[in-house]
Amino acid sequence: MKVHNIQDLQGKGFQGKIAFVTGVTGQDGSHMADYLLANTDLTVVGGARRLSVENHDNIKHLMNHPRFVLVNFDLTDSHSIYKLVEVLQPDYFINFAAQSFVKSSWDFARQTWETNSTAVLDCLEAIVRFKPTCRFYNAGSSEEFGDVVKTPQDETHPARPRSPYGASKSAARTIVKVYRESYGLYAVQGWLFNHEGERRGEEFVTRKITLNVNRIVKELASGKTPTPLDLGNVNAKRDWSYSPDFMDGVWRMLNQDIYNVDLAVVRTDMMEIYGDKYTQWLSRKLSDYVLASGETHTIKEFVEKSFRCLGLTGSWVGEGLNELFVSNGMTLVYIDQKHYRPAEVEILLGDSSKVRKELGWKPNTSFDELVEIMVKNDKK
Ligand code: NDP
Ligand code: GDR
Repeated sequence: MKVHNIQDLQGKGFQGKIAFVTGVTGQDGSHMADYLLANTDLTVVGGARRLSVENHDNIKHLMNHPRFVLVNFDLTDSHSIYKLVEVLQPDYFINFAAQSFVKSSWDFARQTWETNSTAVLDCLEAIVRFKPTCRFYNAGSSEEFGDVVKTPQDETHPARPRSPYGASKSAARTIVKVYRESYGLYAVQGWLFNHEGERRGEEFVTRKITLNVNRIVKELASGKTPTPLDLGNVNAKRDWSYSPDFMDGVWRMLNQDIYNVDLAVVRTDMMEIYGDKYTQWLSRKLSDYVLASGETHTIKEFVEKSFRCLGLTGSWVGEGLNELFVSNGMTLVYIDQKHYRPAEVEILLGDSSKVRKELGWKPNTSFDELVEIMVKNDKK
């Protein structure tokens, strides 16, 4: 795929409005590109950092799309952010790029902070200086709730992060709010609960399970004794959804004056008439929203359901580090302490009634469907 340098975009004369999506090689960035190309007439410019070996699997289907452009971009280089906004003049800046793996955030705390917090400040500053009417979305997380004080968690839950990752997302939320209120930017940030799918990175627990369950069932079918899957805290609970369902929620957050009935009344192309003043007025009315399924499940349940999708049942025996998932006398899953985290978020369960009521969003894929989609995909 042709990857442009930022300077190449100067004077390109793209048709219509432009959305810049960071982290486009990742799960959400690639789904966001698909969503925008299918549902809007925007030109989508995807930002990908330069690597010695390309990782374009999630976007290779977009290679010849006439409204998709790929550009070299690195969040940890503020020059790259400034240049991009100045040259491209995007109408939407959707920031999905991050050091997104919670477990690694203890090993790479500074890199996590620089990518997930400092770079968000740079994005906001670039927008203030070069395109103040650009709408900005930053990828907030349910990890910000952390050591939860109430269940389910909604927008009023306090920030109580448990990892450098959660802390970095929480800091980003604070600076987004400050810039929104100081400069009248259209800058918002969801609290997205876990969302998964076929493009999920292989180190996250759901994808690790669906890949390994397939491997184990294949080994059993060929008469081998399977190598069991090693997991960490299987009693943690997560509120899992399907990533493509969340892209519509993010888009609605970026267009609250279209989807929120109260704001839509005053819209009628105010932007064209009042420009910056309209954005400033709107910024005072904006909300950040929780996106979640409203169900929580343990890692154990995800394991059981994944095996069941391939016709295999079993049971958990033992406790703590000695817990095993056993089927027909064979151990299929065991616990390895190395996957435990220095501090764990034990339960996440989201209450997304605000976004459902105000912006009309809802997820379309159930937990059972999600597990089935992922298991079937990895069977291929
Ligand atoms: P992924 O890990 O799949 O994607 C992250 C993307 O960020 C990758 O494309 C990665 O590129 C890119 N990236 C990392 N560092 C940089 C950098 N310095 N410069 C430019 N690009 C960089 O994550 P998801 O798609 O799952 O998540 C998207 C966002 O949503 C993240 O911000 C995440 O923290 C947040 N989030 C995710 C949730 C989920 O359940 N998926 C829930 C809540 C929030 P490369 O391929 O080169 O590594
Ligand atoms: P999470 O996702 O930390 O919730 O962050 P992850 O899939 O890594 O962990 C979920 C839960 O599973 C437990 N677990 C294991 N996790 C992994 N990765 N590997 C294992 O072997 C394993 N065994 C048990 C974890 O301890 C944890 O409790 C995701 C990311 O997408 C973030 O970017 C995002 O912000 C949050 O979801 C919401």
